[in-house]
Amino acid sequence: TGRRKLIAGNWKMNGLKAHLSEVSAIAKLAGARDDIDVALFLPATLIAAAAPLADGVLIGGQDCHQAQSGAYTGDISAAMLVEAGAGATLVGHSERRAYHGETSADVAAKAAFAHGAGLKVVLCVGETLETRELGDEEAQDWVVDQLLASLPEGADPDWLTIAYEPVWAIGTGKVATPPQIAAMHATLRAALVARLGEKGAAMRLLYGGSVSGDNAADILHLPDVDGALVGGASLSAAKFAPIIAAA
Ligand code: G2H
Repeated sequence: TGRRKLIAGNWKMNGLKAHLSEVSAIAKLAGARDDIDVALFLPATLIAAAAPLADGVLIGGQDCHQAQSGAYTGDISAAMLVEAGAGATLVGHSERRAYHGETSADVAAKAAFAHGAGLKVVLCVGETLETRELGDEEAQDWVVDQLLASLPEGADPDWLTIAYEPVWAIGTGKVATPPQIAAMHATLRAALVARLGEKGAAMRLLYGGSVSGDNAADILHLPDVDGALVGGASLSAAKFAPIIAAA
């Protein structure tokens, strides 16, 4: 496919300075693999301390604002992430969409702004349990609509990666089945190709939602799965190692 696999960890709101030893240990794992990419999306407070420890790991933030600067209390700008040492950011994680009311239009604006500041972007999409229960095809249509509404202008695989994370499989221990993942990824691939042509064919599509050492190999070997976005199992090098090994 020509698409390099990306194994990305998302620490969410976990991690104090005491956990930086895990960043170093994960960097060691990543350093031993020049055939895949490894990224860690860290709490913003850890980025400056983590960046010098993480040679060979792309360090990212978990969100950034869609404006340059201004009266946005509590928010972080793309330039702030860059200055702290980040090379990437997540946008549109379902927890941002659900708990902070971010719309797909917001997500598209954040992605474009982050790219303009020099960051790579992993853009998340995914359906809730309520939508999945309408049926597999209905869920696929819903996620395609969400993806197309969230795609930034100038979307390009050089800087943009998509992560499909069914909300019902996040942190719940419930994993979408390989056939469900394969069907969704094939549908998202087709939508990306229809919208972006060759760029859509080259864009990485990650799966996320309770990925662990136990299920990683089955997921990562599916045809349109180009990597994983891993939450809980990325918090320690010991749990992350078998996922990196499965890629
Ligand atoms: C999904 C995933 C990482 P977890 O949110 O973004 O988390 O692997 O804990 O389900």
